[in-house]
Amino acid sequence: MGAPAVGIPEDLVAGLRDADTVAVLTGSGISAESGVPTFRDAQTGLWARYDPMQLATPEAFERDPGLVWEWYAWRRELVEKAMPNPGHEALADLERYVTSFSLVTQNVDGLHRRAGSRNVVELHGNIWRSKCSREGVVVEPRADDTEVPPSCPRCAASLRPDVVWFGEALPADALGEAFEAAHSCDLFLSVGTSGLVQPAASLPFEALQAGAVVVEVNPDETPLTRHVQYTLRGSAGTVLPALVDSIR
Ligand code: BV8
Repeated sequence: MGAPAVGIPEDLVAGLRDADTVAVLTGSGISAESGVPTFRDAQTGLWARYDPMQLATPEAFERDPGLVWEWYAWRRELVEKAMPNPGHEALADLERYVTSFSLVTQNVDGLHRRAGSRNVVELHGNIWRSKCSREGVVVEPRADDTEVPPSCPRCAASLRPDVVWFGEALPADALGEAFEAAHSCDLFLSVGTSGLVQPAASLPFEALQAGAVVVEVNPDETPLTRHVQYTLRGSAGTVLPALVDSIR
């Protein structure tokens, strides 16, 4: 067993090797190296003048369903071209090394599953699914429906992306699983999240209170940084492979 990769403290390597239960929270930072803009990155092109925090709301959809639908269609195109990066792949690897592993993500891009992660809790839904804006059931538009947004094949109401907007409740089952993972883990990784959006941002603090070792992976400081036992200051695509390599 060689010395740990550059920047990974020896006692963290030992802690990760001994951990039976690991929980991970990811944010849009883990998809940045796949070319998917983080939520706080300035949006590009046509969308540069819009604030994602304003668009990702029921009010925006109520006011202009076509605009919001088109924004998600643009993001789907970005994600479709994106590939999972070594950060996603390292977490899929880590799942194989750990007895009990939970991956909780705020991201809606589906890249963790494409990287091979199995136990993925999608706190904020998934951009690839649509649902009826009236019935809430997941349903896909008819192939020949060219309306923007398309209408529900069952009740003709507008379809919307199956994601959680600001002001909307998170799916109760996903939220329950996420808090259970935070309360029962030995080690918690917070990766690529600014830690500003609730209730996801509470998860690392729940883990700390439950006595877990908490590690933050982020090139920048966040409100969590001063509370954690380990800060791995760098990008997910570099730090996570080094972390997993250190326990191989
Ligand atoms: C709820 C899906 C209650 C949609 C998202 C005051 C006023 C109004 C509301 C509130 C308020 N206080 C609290 C709230 C609630 C609100 C909230 O938290 N607001 C904040 C902004 C103050 N929360 C909600 O509304 C939630 N719902 O509370 O409901 C309720 C209960 C019952 C009944 C009814 C209602 C819903 C929140 C979910 C919103 N949906 N996404 C979509 O994607 O379109 S949130 C969206 O933004 C993301 O999913 C993510 O969660 C968040 C962005 O955060 P990050 O992922 O952290 O991304 P960000 O860009 O911020 O940061 C990227 C980080 O990566 C940075 O730190 C950067 O340094 C780092 N990074 C960059 N490159 C890399 C990297 N890291 C590693 N490697 C790299 N290469």
